[in-house]
Amino acid sequence: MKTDLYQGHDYYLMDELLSDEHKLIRDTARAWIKKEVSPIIEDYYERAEFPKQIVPGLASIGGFGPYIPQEYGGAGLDQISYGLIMQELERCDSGLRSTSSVQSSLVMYPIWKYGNEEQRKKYLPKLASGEFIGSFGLTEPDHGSNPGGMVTNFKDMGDHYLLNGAKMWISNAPFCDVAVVWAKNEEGRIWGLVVERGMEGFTTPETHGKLSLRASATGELVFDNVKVPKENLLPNKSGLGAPLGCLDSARYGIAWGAIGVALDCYDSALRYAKERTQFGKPIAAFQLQQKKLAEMITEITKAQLLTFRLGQLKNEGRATSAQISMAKRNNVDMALKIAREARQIHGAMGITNEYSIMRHMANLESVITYEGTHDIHLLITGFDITGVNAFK
Ligand code: TGC
Ligand code: FAD
Repeated sequence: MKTDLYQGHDYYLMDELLSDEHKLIRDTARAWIKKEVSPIIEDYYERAEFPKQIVPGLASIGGFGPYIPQEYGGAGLDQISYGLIMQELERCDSGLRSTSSVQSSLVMYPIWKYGNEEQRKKYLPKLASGEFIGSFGLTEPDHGSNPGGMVTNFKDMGDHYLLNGAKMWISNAPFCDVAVVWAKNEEGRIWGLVVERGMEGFTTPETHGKLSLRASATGELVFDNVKVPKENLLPNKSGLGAPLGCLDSARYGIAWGAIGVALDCYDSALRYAKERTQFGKPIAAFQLQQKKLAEMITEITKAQLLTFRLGQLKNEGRATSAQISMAKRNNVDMALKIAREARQIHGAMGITNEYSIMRHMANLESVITYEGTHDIHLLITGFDITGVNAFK
């Protein structure tokens, strides 16, 4: 078991912009991760298994529904607090943040925003406590970047809906208790349905062979004539904008999470560069290594400023989808580049599981693809600034 030596880095005194509550929330998450998750994460990653025993702890630090109101079991925190929790989780492992993102922004958020009061009371407290784990089914085998083309559908059978189709690449699917599933009705309009484990015809086969995000479970959601009670349809929003609205919240969390990964890689590289001696000097004394480290902290600091401002806008309800896309895209790309540079600073040691770098790097290959690919987010910015849609 490794000791987690991570220390935060705050080159531009960003902590001065945080409230005492923000710092307490972040430090509590960091302390819990160091004690409960860092010692086991590498092992679970290698076994390609999500450590389910951490679920109650994850709930206790506000990892499930940080900004969902307390009356529904959430933590009732602001968007900066949510971001800081995501930063700390992903600093440890992207799969950990993924589990939290899906539960909070892709399952609790739509039930809270698009569900009725009965649905909120039925599902949200159990999701907030971790008694229920949720998944979010948007992507299909033939519809990834273009979810509007989905073929999963439901028919009105009078006293229930009949759901057919399949979702692929779904985080938490293999052990989820409930799934928020996006499907078209007979008129081709997209609605969200809450599908519960145990409904006849609903199966969740696991996807094996992933070389990335191994500590997060991924699978399919398969619907073979599933009878879904009518009260399980989320009634307050339909159309593609409904699932995309959830993605805004999750993508915002990823923007913070990616900073966490970059900080962990930088932290490890800085320590290693000061300790590792070659040619009679610490490698940190060589200009080439200083260039790498200096550029890392510069990019991290730029991302911290971008993301903090986005958090302020989000708190005020003024953040646009395009602004969120810019931050998700920039920060994940920044973290991936830093992970690659940090790996080189560690020399051969960097390829081993003694350090988190290769795990982070492999995880980021999923993060740069899910929740909208690197290309799609660029096109969102392009559309926003030119007014011309280059997707289709
Ligand atoms: P388009 O015609 O542009 O829009 C359809 C409707 O949606 C509205 N809209 C949004 N609403 C809220 N938030 C957003 N970000 C929105 N973007 C668009 C839009 O105004 C319109 O509304 P209305 O009322 O006019 O109908 O749609 P399009 O078909 O051209 O697609 C646009 C595009 C390509 C940007 C979109 O489809 C997209 O973002 N594609 C990427 C798909 C994606 O991100 N999938 C993620 C799946 S979930 C996942 O990966 C979870 S990983 C979780 C983890 O483990 O952490
Ligand atoms: P495609 O859409 O086929 O894209 C392939 C390539 O083509 C990409 O490089 C893309 O950028 C490019 N491309 C596509 N369209 C355009 C265009 N118009 N212009 C230019 N380039 C384009 N989905 C869920 O619904 N729920 C989940 O919980 C979930 N979890 C995931 C977990 C993991 C580990 C992974 C890897 C994925 C997960 N996804 C989930 C799916 C994820 O959102 C999709 O993989 C992603 O949206 C991309 O879809 P795709 O893989 O089908 O790629």
